[in-house]
This record gives sequence, C-alpha cells and structure tokens, in this order.
Amino acid sequence: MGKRILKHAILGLLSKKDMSGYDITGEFKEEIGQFWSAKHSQIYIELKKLLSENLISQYIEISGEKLERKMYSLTSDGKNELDQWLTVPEDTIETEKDVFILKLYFINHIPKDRIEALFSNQYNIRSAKLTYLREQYQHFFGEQHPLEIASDQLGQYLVLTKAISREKSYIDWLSQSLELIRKRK
Ligand code: FER
Repeated sequence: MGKRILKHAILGLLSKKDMSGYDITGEFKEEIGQFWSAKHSQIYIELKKLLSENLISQYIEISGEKLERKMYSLTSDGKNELDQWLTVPEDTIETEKDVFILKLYFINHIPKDRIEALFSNQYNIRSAKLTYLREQYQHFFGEQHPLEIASDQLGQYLVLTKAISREKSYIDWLSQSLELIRKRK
C-alpha cells in the first residue's frame, strides 16, 4: 500500500483510546468497516511496523486472574504523524471500486430483462443500506440540530451525512436508469 492508509487509520483509532489488536480488528468489522475495510492479518502486520517506527508503544494489561492483553497506545511521534496526515490535502481523487459499475461497462450484449434485474437488485440493496444509515443517524444524532453537534462527534456526523447523500443520489440514478431501460424498445 503506497500511501499506507491503514497505518493512519490505526493511528486515528489509537488517538481515541488505547486498544488491543483484537479491539482494532473489531473497529474495522463494525463502524469504521462501513467505509474502510482491512483484514485481521493486515492489521497485525501494520501494528508491528508502527511499533518499529516508534509511532505506537505496547504494554501488557492484566484484567482478572490470568487475562493478559497486549495494548497499544499512540506515542507523541505517532500523534504528530497522525495530525500531519489529517491536515495534508489530498491531491488526487481515489478511484471508487464499484463492481456494479464495472459490469455496466461491458453489459451491452446482455438482454434487457437481465439488465433490469441487476438494476432492481442494486436498488433493493442500496435502499436497505440507506435505511440502515438513516437508523444510524437517528441513533447518534436524533433530532439534534446540526449546529449543536458536539465537536467530538463532528467527524462521524460528516461521514454519516456524506454516506446518506451518496446513497440517495445512487438510488435516484438507479430508478431513473431503470425507467429508461424499461421505456427503451
Ligand atoms: C456509521 C455507520 C455507517 C457511520 C458510517 C457508516 C460514521 C457508513 C459510511 C459509508 O458508507 O460511507 O455509524 O458512522
């Protein structure tokens, strides 16, 4: 990974609190995994690198009789590295990988009813995602006015509202396209 994005995602997580490798993997399965994925194996490789670069440190936490967990925390070098990454502007737009769009590019010879079926399927799963995102929004922000969002929730608010707006626009395009395909001879 040329830009070592995972490295910075891990630094970001550790800036919130100390975590074990297991905790970090859990974060990638849950919330952060909704918009950035990483495998268990990649995470452990990255943790080793971060340790050797002195961007994180390690300690053993003893919880209960013989439960020992290896915990990681951000060092001050790590915090500087994170802040530097967070504030440097992106100079390119990452290509979004969307298999559905890739299929469309090659789809001209497929019969119309099959294309329609692909679109309705995409419509259904995207609508379910939008419903889920709206529930998340409701859960975290309820009826709060955007100007009243706490500063430690601003990032999540921005990511979530971006996702909602993206899915709405995707769904609009899907239904327009479905209508177009149906109307064509
Ligand atoms: C969340 C659940 C889902 C969230 C973001 C997402 C930031 C999804 C983001 C995306 O699809 O880009 O709680 O909080």
